Amino acid sequence: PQPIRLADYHPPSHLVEAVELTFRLAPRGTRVRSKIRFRANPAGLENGNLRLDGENLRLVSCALDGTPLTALDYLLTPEGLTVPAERLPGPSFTWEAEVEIDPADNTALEGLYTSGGMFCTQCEAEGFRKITFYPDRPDVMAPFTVRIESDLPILLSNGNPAASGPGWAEWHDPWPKPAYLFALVAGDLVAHSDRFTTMSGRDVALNIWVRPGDEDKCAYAMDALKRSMRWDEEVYGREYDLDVFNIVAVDDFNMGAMENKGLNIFNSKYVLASPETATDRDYDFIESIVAHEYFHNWTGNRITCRDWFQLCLKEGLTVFRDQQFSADTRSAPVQRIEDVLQLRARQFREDAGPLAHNVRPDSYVEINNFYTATVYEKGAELIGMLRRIVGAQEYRAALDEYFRRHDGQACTIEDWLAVFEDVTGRDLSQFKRWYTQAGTPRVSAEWQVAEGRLHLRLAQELPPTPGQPLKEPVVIPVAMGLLSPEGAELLPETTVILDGPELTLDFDLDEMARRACIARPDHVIPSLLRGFSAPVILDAGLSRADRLVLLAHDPDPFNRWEAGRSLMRETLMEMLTGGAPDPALFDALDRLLAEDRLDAAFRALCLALPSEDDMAQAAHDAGLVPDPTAIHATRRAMQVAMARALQPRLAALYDAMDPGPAYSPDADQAAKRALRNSALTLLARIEGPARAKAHYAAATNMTDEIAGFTTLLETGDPDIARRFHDRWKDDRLVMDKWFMAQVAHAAPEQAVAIARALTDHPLFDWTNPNRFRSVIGGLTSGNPAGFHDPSGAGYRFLADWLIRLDAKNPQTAARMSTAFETWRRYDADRQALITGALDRIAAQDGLSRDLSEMVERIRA
Ligand code: BAL
Ligand code: ZN
Repeated sequence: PQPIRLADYHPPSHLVEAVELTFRLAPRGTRVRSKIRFRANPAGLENGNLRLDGENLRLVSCALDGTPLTALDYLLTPEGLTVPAERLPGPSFTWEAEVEIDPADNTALEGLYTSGGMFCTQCEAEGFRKITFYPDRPDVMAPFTVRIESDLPILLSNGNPAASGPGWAEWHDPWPKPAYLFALVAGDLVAHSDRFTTMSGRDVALNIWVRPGDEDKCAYAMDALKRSMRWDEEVYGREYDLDVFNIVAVDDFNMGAMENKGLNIFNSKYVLASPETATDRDYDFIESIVAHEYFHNWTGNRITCRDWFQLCLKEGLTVFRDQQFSADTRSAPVQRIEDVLQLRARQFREDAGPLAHNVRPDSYVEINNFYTATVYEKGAELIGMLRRIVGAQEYRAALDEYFRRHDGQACTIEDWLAVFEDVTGRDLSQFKRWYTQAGTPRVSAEWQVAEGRLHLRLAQELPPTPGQPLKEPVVIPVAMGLLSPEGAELLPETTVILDGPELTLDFDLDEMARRACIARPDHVIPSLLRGFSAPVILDAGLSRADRLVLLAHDPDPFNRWEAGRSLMRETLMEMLTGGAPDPALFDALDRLLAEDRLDAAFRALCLALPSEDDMAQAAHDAGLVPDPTAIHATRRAMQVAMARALQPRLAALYDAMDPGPAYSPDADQAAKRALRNSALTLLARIEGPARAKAHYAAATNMTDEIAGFTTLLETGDPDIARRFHDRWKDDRLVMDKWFMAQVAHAAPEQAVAIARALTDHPLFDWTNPNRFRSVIGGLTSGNPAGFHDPSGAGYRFLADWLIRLDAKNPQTAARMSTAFETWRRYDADRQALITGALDRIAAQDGLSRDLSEMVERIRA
């Protein structure tokens, strides 16, 4: 297929004034009748033909202004239907059609499909064209009226309920929306209900719809929803705009959740929670995803994207908003560290390989392949930088203007930046490069102290990425401070802007020392990129001693953590080449762990090692060829060394951090469990399984239970998998954890065999995306040394399953193929095995557009 290019955008030839849809639901043979009022778009550059997208639709009949059309009146292809301009009745007309579709056969989970006896939809990005003929593009916005006919008791669509009777219901959504925000749900569902009064007094009915039996697992999602609604009013002045807000939990879902107007549809994993079945991490995800989807109501729905190249306009901004919400709700430094861990693990990895692309891509073959960490997470970083550059007040003023100016419109990144330029009077043309250049900039720092002055030089470099050999400098806000060797703060935090190839700064040490009331220091330690003020790779040029000072004293918690992280990574790299850990690092960690005034979650993060994938990338960056087996063994050796060095402290923390039996998912308790379970895992490396056995037996919540379970899997309790299975075999979401843990915590040389055996388990339903990801993702992400087994068995296993899944669910297959994106890091044998696996996939007949694009880009 030909790529679609941003440069080829043209406005639609016709706009839609109103849509009426009637669904007569049946698993096979659902009838969809549409009545769509069109008018010619004066700005449309097209030829005036009426172009409707439509895929896998059986056209029963169609008419224009009531006159039936025959096959001679239109051109029907597998992609859609075109009525030539000369057959149209005039500039305004009504299109009516009846089509038939088979939701039960829709295993791709795009469009209308069935899941566990219910009907549901997923239309973003291009699923609506599998429901009926329509201009399925985000710049066509219209109010929708929907009638659903079915024997199922609960019938839902977007907007407000209009009328209902036995076997039918009607919904009206007054807010013009693109088709990708359409949703329909029908099923035997029960609601967890509540109400919310908005800031202007609108009474909103809130419902979370789930399968009977799950209604007691919705309280946390409901609480998160109400807090999100209040937060968006208080922080952004955004109020909800319908009389009802419905959320539905669905077991078979490709994404995490979907922000359909007034009817969010969620992967049940991100709604259902009870202390016994969900971990603290699950609760965390539920809170942030509920918030994310709710925040889309303004950033995405009221103001949407002109075309799919602008995806970051809604996703980057909405991720940034959900991160702000989580930071306000929980600990801001911990949230920032976790966001950066994710960014590095997923987005930096993407940027460093063949799939690197702009935050706003220039072209795509399949848009589903661009719901990426770059669009989402790096997109959010750009908003954070913008806010830092213009300041919180001007940011808020710009957002107010954005909502005022563009409400009801489908917009571009140019529209977004123009608002900031108009409100703040700044020229953001250089800042825009962040959207149009791929790759992670590298910033390096050099400095010297001479004659009472500090000279600091910052430089930026932008490595080439596929199709972009040369790049222009970007605008990099560098938040910084300066510390004395004793840890005294010499400079209150300030932000400097590095917007050229380099920047030289000069500081008067006498003056700084006077202000800090200390003698002039003969050495200064820059603390750069505080709070991770830009998504760059920083070479801070700090000695080990300097980093130990930052680890002990940096007033910026992010950089405190970062100093420890960098020391850990360096230690691991030295151990990889035969070195031994520096006891000074363990002493510093011991002191940090003892700081009771520090958030326990922060301490747990400081105790965590860089992942095996981080180490592989670090080795590659250092010019080495990473050996996944050696990396795994080194990480283990480091854990043993840490456990030995920190044993008394870890044992004391294990006792002290017990939050008691009354479970709450709040940040305080979750932090204690995180630190306690980190101590448990490390101690098991030197103590054996006794503590973990007791921990598992005593667990009263899933966070502790899974910590005990995974520790016992690693320390070799032969019966633990069976016991866990027998306890939880009837709980779908807990069983996903069971499948994943066994693969992720297997010894690398056994991981593929265990994964393969699990795919024969009667509960392994590979058409369920969560279950597929548990086992296949458990290997590719959870057990890198197993996946990269030198035999190539992991690569063959993944390729076999991608080929099989692609025939049913191309979107999830394509997403899982990113496990191969790092292939160029590895040795020639592994490279040959991976490219062999990719070539085998590429050679399959009938491969989807999704997977073939991914394989081609990864292989390039
Ligand atoms: N719009 C797709 C799901 C999400 O980002 O919220
Ligand atoms: Zn989103």
